[in-house]
Amino acid sequence: FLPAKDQLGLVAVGFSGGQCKSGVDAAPSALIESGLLADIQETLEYTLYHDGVVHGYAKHLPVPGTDLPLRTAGAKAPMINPIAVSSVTHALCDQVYEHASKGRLVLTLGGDHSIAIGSVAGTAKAIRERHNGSEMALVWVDAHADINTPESSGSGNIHGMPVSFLTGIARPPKENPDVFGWIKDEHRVNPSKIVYIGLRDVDIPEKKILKDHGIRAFSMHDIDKHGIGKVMDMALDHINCGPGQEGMPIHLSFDVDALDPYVAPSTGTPVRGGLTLREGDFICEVIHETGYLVAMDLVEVNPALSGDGPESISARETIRAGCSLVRCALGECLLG
Ligand code: HAR
Ligand code: MN
Ligand code: MN
Ligand code: MN
Repeated sequence: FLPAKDQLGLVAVGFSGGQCKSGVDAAPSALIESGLLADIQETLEYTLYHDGVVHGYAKHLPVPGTDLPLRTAGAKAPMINPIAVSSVTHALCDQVYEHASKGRLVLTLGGDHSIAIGSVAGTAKAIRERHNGSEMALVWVDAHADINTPESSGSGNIHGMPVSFLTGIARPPKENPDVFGWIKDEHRVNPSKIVYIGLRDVDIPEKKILKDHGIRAFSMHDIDKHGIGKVMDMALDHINCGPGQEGMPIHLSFDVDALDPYVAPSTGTPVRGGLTLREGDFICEVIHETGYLVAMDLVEVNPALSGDGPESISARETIRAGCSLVRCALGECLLG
């Protein structure tokens, strides 16, 4: 059921087209330059599989003037960069699938959160193939629910929509096969196998979607009320990964804006009142401890968004926090 514990496939995706602020494309290089891969190989002792490339727009940029905002029927705002996001996530899906189908744990460094359409789809497909059609769980740690449909989104930014495409709650526009026409059932995630942690900025239509589909979500209020320990117990219980339960493969999609802006200020849509660094690390440690982690995304680190310039303390601290989350998910900090 589980990935080879010592093999890690890395995909670096410098993509920012799921939202409107540039700079998030620079995150994979910044994370790598700060020593993350050395830690993964030397301290955590993984064999690393990485093509050495930061993937991004290059091969996926549509002919200028052809990736027009797409307004679907009833939408408040048109989807922005629909063809570029579809094309980048399709390529990422194939790359993640390639690693996961060989039994490697897969780490995707984004990029904005739209890229999770590709990473989660690739993991879901590989898990189905390796385990006779079994589903996987998706743990989404974020200030935001990212479950708008193209119709409910007030911004048109696709980083606010990945979960709706991944669950099939949003259907790719039929008349535009270039826009997520590649997503098939094998790529999708069952809404009952999703758990959110850290929510505190959820749009009104998103609240309705979560409710209508009975999706389990732990907001910051729940963390304040129960503490992160109890919340993680309940989260794992929901996805059958608690003590004595059968277990299932877990894809962890971690948006750095789940952390409080004190800890991770350099991100596109910071929301006050978030997780402490230890709460974030603890979530990752607990997921690691289950033994069921098969893939992780780290997204929305934007080194350019800092009051004090690209070499700034805020950018450095955000990168440092991101690296810490990854190391914890890969098994650091546990005494064994
Ligand atoms: N809900 C808003 C929208 O749909 C904001 C999206 C949030 N941005 C993110 N994703 N960083 O988690 O546009
Ligand atoms: Mn997000
Ligand atoms: Mn977010
Ligand atoms: Mn394909």
